[in-house]
Formats: sequence, structure tokens, C-alpha cells
Amino acid sequence: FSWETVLKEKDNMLHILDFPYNGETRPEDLKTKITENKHHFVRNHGGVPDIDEDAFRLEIGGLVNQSVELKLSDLKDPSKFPQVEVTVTLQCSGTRRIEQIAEYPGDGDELINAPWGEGAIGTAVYRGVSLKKVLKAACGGVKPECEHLEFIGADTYFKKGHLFNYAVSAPLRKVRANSGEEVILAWEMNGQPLPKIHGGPLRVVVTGYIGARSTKWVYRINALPVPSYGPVQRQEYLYYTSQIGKQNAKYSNGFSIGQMPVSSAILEPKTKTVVIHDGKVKLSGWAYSGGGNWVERVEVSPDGGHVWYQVPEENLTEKHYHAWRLWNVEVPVEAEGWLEFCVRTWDSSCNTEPTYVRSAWNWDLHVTSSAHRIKIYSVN
Ligand code: MTE
Ligand code: MO
Repeated sequence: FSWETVLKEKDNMLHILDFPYNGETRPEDLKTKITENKHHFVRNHGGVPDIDEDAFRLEIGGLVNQSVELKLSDLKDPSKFPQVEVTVTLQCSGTRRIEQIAEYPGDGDELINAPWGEGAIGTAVYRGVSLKKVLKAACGGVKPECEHLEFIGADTYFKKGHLFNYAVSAPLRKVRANSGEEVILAWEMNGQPLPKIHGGPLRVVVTGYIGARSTKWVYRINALPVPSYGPVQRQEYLYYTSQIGKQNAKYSNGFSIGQMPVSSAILEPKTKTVVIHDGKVKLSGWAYSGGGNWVERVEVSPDGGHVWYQVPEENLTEKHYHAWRLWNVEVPVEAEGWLEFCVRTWDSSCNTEPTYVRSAWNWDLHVTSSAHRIKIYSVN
């Protein structure tokens, strides 16, 4: 899998890192409810493995009643497992990290903490099978001690002198969730075979959780009593208190980031631009909440967060358990000169966003979910 292939498949991306390849979606390609495959962001920790689909076997073992190896054709056989299609927003927990970097630069690890803007998020329709049904029908269920399902990807990366396979886990209660909310093994993205760069031939999709749990190139699933010992699960995607810095951080000071909180972003206008208008400034962007909560209300402020205008319901795309809502609004503005606009979202559990980046700053620079702010020069 070559850089040329990336450039061909991902022509219009912001190439954040060359190796491992990480690409961000441009704001203009985030204007549709479903993100086109060629524009969907890419987050990789290592290389893109080449997997022979005929030789491929998904191994399931650990605390299951019966270990199995399944061919792709077994998984795709509707007489064995019913198929499901889910619309899902995947959000990297590093989305909007550049705002935390701008506050206190230099604390993160460049390779792990890619400098994402507002485009490390995307929405796609995934087709596959429900992991809970596979566990039941193929493995005769899990043993009573099983609490977590570990997903191992075929890609590898070096950390502190060791070569790791990508490995994370999801709690059994998430795997067992109701239909439409459970963990999916997917081979199709927006009606096309799952592109290699997005985990083809098979990936995990964990709705409502940080993108990191949705393991690409999954080839082994382990039923475990505890969460995965993979570095991504226990070391890299931790949420620290604001009192902790790189020098005094211990893994025990942080908790493993699971479900995503509510967050949003202004995509238009772009920050630090001149906006010429006739008394109304038009804004648009995305709003999303994880954990199966949906976006209820989006508000925009033209004065840094003192006065808020609600985005009318008809200016939001439809409500969804696992997907963002795109929004647009016109805000009356008389002032000329520099203005600070910001957006905040309320979800179905009445959660909203921290006011400032500093309110939720953490040295590993994850989950930048504070009200997104832009500065524009208003010409009325
Ligand atoms: N799965 C494997 N095997 N290797 C990876 O590096 N990156 C994770 C996740 N699954 C990753 C992975 C992270 S951090 C994110 S945000 C999502 O994949 C991104 O999925 P995408 O590249 O399809 O957008
Ligand atoms: Mo991520």
C-alpha cells in the first residue's frame, strides 16, 4: 500500500502525517450528512496491512464457549448471520486538538497526538453483522467471567522498543446493547466494499465511542475479564486532570476515554477572515454527541459567549443516535471589526460543552470539546 495509492484514493485531504498516514477532511467536504469515502478522515497508528480476502480468517477466542475461525464468506452469509446497516459518525478523540496545542504547545507526542483541526470526524453507512449475534451463533456465547471484547488489528507499530498489534476493547454491555446500538463487524462503507485504508476487508464499528475503539483490519477477537492491555486502551487514550503534565504523568492519573462527549464546530466562515455582509452573518458546521445521545440544540454567539442565538430546528439535519447533525444559521450583526463567534451544543441528556479550551485542557490533548471559537473581521 503506497503513498501514491493514498493520494489517488484521498485526493482532496489535508495530509496531517505521511507515515503513519493521517488525513483530515477539508471543511468544504463536510457539508453533506454522509461523508464521501474519498473524503472521510483517516487515522492510522502504523502501516496499512495487505490482507488476502480468501485466506482471511476472523479468529474468536478467549472466554467463549467455543473458539472459531470464520471466513469472510461465512460472515457475509445472511443465512448464518442477519445483516445490519448503521449510519455512524466516527470522531477521533484528537479532533480539534490544534486548539489545545495553541494554548500550551509542545506537550504531546507528535506521532500519537496528530495536530487535527475540525475535520477528524466523518459519517458513513456501514453494513455488516452484529458481533453479539456472531458470538451467540458461532461461539455458543461467552463465559460468565467475560466482561470485555478485545479487537486486534493486523497492523503493527513500535512503541518503546516493542512491536505491537493495534489492540483495544469494548465492554460486553456495549457489545450486548440493543439492536442498532451494538458493536458491528463491517465490510461495506457507503455501499462500497470497505476501502483498505478504512480497515478493509473487515473493521469493528463501535457507535458512540471514540474512533479508536473501531478497530480496522480486525483479525482476532478475544473475550476477556478485563479491558485490553493494548497501549491505545491503557496508555495513549487517557484523560488526565489539568494538574498533570508530561513530566509527572502516570497512567494511573488518567482514565481510559470511552464514549465521546457532546461537541461542535464552526466550518464556515473560516477563522481570521474578513466577512462582508448586509447585517446578517451566515454560519454552518457540525454538532455531535457520543454515548447514544443525540444533538438536541445548537446555539451560536456573536460576542464570545454572552448572547446566544438558537439554530432553528429546520436548519439542522435529522436527529440521530449515532450521527452528527449539520447546522446553519444567520446571526444578526451590526458591529464592524473583530468579532468572536462561538458555538455550543446541548444533547439529549442536557450535556453541553465547556466554555473555554482551558476548562478541559489535558496534557495528552484529547477530547477538545469546549465551545468552538472563531475570530472574523465583520464588514457591514
Ligand atoms: N484500527 C487499527 N487497526 N489501527 C489504527 O491505527 N486507528 C483508530 C481506529 N481504528 C486505528 C484503528 C483511530 S484512533 C480512529 S480515530 C479510527 O480508527 C479512524 O478510522 P478511519 O481511519 O476509518 O477514519
Ligand atoms: Mo482516533
